[in-house]
Amino acid sequence: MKRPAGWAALAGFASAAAGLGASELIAGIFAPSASPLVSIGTWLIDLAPSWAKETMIALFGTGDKPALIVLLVVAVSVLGALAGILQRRRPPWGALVFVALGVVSLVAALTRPESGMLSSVPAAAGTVLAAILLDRLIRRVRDGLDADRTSARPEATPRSVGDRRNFLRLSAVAGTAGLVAVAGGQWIGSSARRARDLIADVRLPAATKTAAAPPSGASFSIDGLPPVITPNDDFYRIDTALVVPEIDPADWSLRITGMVDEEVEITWNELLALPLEESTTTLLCVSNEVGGDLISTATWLGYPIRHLLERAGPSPDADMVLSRSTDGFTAGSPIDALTDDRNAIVAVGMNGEALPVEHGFPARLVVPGLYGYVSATKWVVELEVTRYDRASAYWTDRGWGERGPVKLSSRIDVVSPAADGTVTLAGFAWQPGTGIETVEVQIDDGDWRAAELADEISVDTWRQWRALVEVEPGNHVARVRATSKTGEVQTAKEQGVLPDGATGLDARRFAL
Ligand SMILES: Nc1nc2c(c(=O)[nH]1)N[C@H]1C(S)=C(S)[C@@H](COP(=O)(O)O)O[C@H]1N2
Ligand SMILES: [Mo]
Repeated sequence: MKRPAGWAALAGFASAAAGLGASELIAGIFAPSASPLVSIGTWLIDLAPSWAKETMIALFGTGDKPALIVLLVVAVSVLGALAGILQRRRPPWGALVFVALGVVSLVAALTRPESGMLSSVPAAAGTVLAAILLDRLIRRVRDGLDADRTSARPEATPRSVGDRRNFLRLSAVAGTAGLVAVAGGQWIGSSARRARDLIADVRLPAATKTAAAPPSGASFSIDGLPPVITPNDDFYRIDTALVVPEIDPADWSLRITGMVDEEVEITWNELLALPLEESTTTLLCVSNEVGGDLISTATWLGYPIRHLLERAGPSPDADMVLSRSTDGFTAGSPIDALTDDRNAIVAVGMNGEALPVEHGFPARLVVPGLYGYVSATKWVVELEVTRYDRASAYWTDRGWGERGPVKLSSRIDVVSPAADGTVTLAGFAWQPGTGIETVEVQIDDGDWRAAELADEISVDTWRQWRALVEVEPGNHVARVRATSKTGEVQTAKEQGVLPDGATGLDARRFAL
């Protein structure tokens, strides 16, 4: 047998693929959250420093999760090939590499908040299969080698050729079946698919307090200017969930715990029976760069958080509410933001539908005026009343600011020069919770000029603006700045997104 290292690598890859495939298939059928790819991937996401999160968002946008799964499959394949080479040289060290991988995967699966009785099965079964297969296949490689050494023309001997075909067939079948099983397991276990079935059965009650219909003047019709209310499919999505949690509303409840007179637990049916209110609120991510698109607006249906907190009776010493998702994510909101009279809600509806699974089905929080990472917990199951000096949340543990108030900002969406020497500029300005008073635009180093503002839907909603300016032929820069209803003028001082949101003015170059 020639190139024994190549054969050993093939055997290693095939064993790893078969083992991973078995794990993923078993997980897909019996314990989706214990999928090795998902649990190790989630572990990596949780361990990743903030700059890595920013890089993933910058590189893959919302495709960051499939990209991570594919990277992991490639990594396991390469490790498998290396384990094959090692097993040929120094058995049983190759098999022990698989055992080590299995242990990592087992620990990752067992430490997930969703882990249950079956969580250890996928990793254990896959590891045993991979190790046995590796042992068998590498024995053949070693036997083949010995046969080669003792015979003058190994390729010509019938036994060797037959063995080689056999070995190749077995490796190819194991490797291919393994990769197919990985894909199949991911598909069978897809919580998004099952959650969508659950969502289809949901009937939301009508709101007792409806949001004012957007005034007809709330949006300009300008090519390239996104609608003021974002369709659900276009709503930005940011979360740490490699696979979305699948929650049956029948099993869901929201608990209010911690520094309260009395713990409260509310079920799905109890929540839907309460007088639900509609409100139109702009939500944005602290990772939104100046001019970025991690910002969207929806009309939400939900119940005020302050009423739920009132029932539990929060201690006057509490200054934070730590909201917790079923997948372990947490956000720490200043308790004042949840008890004052703003529209801070437990939302169950988004633009007239149940929440899409990616946006938190069956329930999430929406709090005007705070970035998503400190307030907008999706798949929410618990509100723990506590204090900033006692508890910390997911992103604050990773270096982001504690309280996360949204910063006043504005964006240029449209720069449209016309033949007559005019340029149409248009975009959005926002400070949810406060509202926008004026927007101004500037061409090059000229004077700031007032833009026209579309009608306001509410102080919690971003506002469209437009301006028609005349310019000389040549290259120019357009800038925008907003002033809030409290008279704050958007600062030109540039700051990055870490630790508490970007500042600076959006600028766009254009030529006429
Ligand atoms: N469970 C959970 N909720 C979460 C997050 C998360 O990672 N997990 N991310 C938060 C962040 S950082 C933002 S910006 C908003 C985004 O909400 P969206 O995806 O519906 O736009 O959700 C928040 N809620
Ligand atoms: Mo975010």
